Amino acid sequence: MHWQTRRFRIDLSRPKVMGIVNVTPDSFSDGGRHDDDRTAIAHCERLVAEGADILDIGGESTRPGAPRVDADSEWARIVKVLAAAVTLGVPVSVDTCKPEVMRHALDAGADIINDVQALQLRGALAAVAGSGAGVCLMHMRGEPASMMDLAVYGDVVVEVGAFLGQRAQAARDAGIPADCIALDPGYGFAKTAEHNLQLLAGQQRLTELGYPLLVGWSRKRTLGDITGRPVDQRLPASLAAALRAVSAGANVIRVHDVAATVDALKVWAAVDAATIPATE
Ligand code: HH2
Repeated sequence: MHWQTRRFRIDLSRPKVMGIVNVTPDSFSDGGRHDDDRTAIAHCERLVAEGADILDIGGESTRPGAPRVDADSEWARIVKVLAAAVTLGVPVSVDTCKPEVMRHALDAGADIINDVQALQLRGALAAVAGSGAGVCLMHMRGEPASMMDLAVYGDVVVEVGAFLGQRAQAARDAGIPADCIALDPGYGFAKTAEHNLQLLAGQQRLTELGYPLLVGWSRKRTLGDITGRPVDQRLPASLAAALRAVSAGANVIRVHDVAATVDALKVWAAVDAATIPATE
């Protein structure tokens, strides 16, 4: 399996690591850590040095209750960081749901659009169609400000799968090639801790949709609920969730802690490659 993006055809025979670059003052785990251009660009370089296969740059927080940012401000936050990131030799994704920001980002050389709204905003499908960009279509309900009120499901795996299948079809109908599309169950978005765990337990079924799966568990609140740890102490829990997601078919893991995740996946791959001598 592969994920076609603008400049790169990403080989998914092994899981890939997408490193998060939040150029925001208010992201839930690293808000304000790299919200000036120089620090954010240094962070991109560091993540690539640590082994990130893809960078994901965002200029608006999507944490529950986050305030909305207008398109001009969001673009102003990321424009210089994106220009530097596209010179680093890895595919660069832009995490946005706004068609205006998508257009600017694609003009500036972005390879992938990562949209937590699955290209549902008016004009979003058209902004990406014809660009050759990869897209990540994520499941959520409502908006970050209100999404937790909508966390009501009968069977969360079935409902998320149905939504993702419909959005993939909408993308294809708009002219986005099938091999440019990746799907994401949207852990933490309009889902309680129980929903997130049910979804991970049943995640393998989402692979039946036939698209690569991208997942983000890094430092999320459900991991805090399980371990009792604050957001800066959730690396071991994040690694456990990432490996569990890989074993349930995830192809791309979106993380803050790239070096540690790359190590964990190397161990995973080494075990995978080991052959057991045949016994008589
Ligand atoms: N999670 C976040 C943001 N974007 N995109 C995808 N495809 N999947 C995710 O799970 C996902 C995402 C939230 O994490 P983070 O970027 O660290 O926080 P914030 O939204 O507060 O900036």
